[in-house]
Amino acid sequence: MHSILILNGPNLNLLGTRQPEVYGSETLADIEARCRDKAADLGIELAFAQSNHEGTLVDLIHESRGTHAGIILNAGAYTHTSVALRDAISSVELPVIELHLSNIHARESFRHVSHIAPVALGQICGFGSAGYLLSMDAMLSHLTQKPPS
Ligand code: CA2
Repeated sequence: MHSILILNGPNLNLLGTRQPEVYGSETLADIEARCRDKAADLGIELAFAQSNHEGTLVDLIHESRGTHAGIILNAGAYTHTSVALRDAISSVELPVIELHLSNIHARESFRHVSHIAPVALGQICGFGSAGYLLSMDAMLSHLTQKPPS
């Protein structure tokens, strides 16, 4: 059975409390519950984590090697700043899907830069919380080399 990690970065613990027009009204716990339902449907194991700390995110990426088959990463604002996260992703040699709730390319110019994108399998953004579920389909498709049904 494949195991995947969905990893969330800074401030995503605040989902559902502010800026619903940008990030939706669901909490991160709501999204996790939907991901867990989908993981059961897909027959995969799911780990789901959030941290506001860059070093903790780096540690969790390192620890994924040998534990998880792939990582879905919403690195939040660290997407646009963190060479450390990029290097961690390169070092573990696991497929990583970069995920964002909002369409970062349609927002402020500083959000158009991603240090994750060059080392990611691909990027899903702009679909709100549905992006988490789409990313799970994309990851399983990649891991099994089958198109999503
Ligand atoms: O769209 C995304 O998923 C982002 O990764 C979210 C980050 C942002 O810095 C990225 O550019 C795009 C911000 C997450 C902050 O989430 C909040 C949720 C509620 C209230 C305040 C912040």
